Amino acid sequence: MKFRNLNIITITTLVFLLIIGTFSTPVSAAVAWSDDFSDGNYDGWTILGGAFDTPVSPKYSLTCSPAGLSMIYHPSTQFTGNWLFELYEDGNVESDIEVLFMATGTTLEDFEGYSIHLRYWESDYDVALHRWNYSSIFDVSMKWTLGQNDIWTSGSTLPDPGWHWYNVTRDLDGNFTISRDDIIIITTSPEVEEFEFDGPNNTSDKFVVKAEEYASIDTIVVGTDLPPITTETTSTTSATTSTTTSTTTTTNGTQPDLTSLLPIIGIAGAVVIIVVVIILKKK
Ligand SMILES: [Ca+2]
Ligand SMILES: [Ca+2]
Repeated sequence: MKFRNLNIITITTLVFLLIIGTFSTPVSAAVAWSDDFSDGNYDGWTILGGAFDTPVSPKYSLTCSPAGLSMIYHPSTQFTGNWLFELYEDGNVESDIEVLFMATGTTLEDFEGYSIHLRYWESDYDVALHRWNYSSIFDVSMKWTLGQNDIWTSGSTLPDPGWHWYNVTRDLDGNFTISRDDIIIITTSPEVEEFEFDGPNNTSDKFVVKAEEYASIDTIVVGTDLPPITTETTSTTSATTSTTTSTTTTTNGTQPDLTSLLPIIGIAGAVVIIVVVIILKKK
């Protein structure tokens, strides 16, 4: 009798775990590669021009030299999924950083792919999504703007210098969604073929950073179904008697809603009861 009860308990437990496991398996994030430069180097990256450094202050990041244009890449074959990274916006309209998160080629003349571009453009300081396309007609790569969003417009106050994180999502159909600090700023539909431009590109072998004037990038994570980036935020708190500087970690995201699991748990419980009744009847 004891063994019989034990079997019933074992079977019931297994069925319950199986049902819960089947229904509650989360979408698994897969990281293809990442780098936060916390080891103080940029091993694994290849410089295509200019110079880069990983200064310790204000935090380990990849920063270009002040002289002219610098370009560097990390191998990356990702063409759908997420590209997460932080860019430093220095509040200077001269600032210019472009991240070719999907790219082939090694020069400005032969790049193919897509980029996020922080730029001073037509009196505005904006974020643009570009399609880089090699044109056999002109024998050079040309850029086509798929979408843009102003950070600063002429006459308004430039944003305070600081790190801002970007989340670029691209699906198999070529739809882009780009958020800045968890706010969607650019969405696009699959691009149509125009003039000398080819259609959507699904090839990549590089993640290229093209930067000028101390522009910086950090906390790069490339993969699929990635959770929101965890930023390294240094905040200064002013008090009436003293000023303290503290480092806080902020997760920009939403907590899972456990109430959404309640119906599943209810169904699982009902199935378990039915199984127990059937087993008891057979005994
Ligand atoms: Ca490193
Ligand atoms: Ca870092």
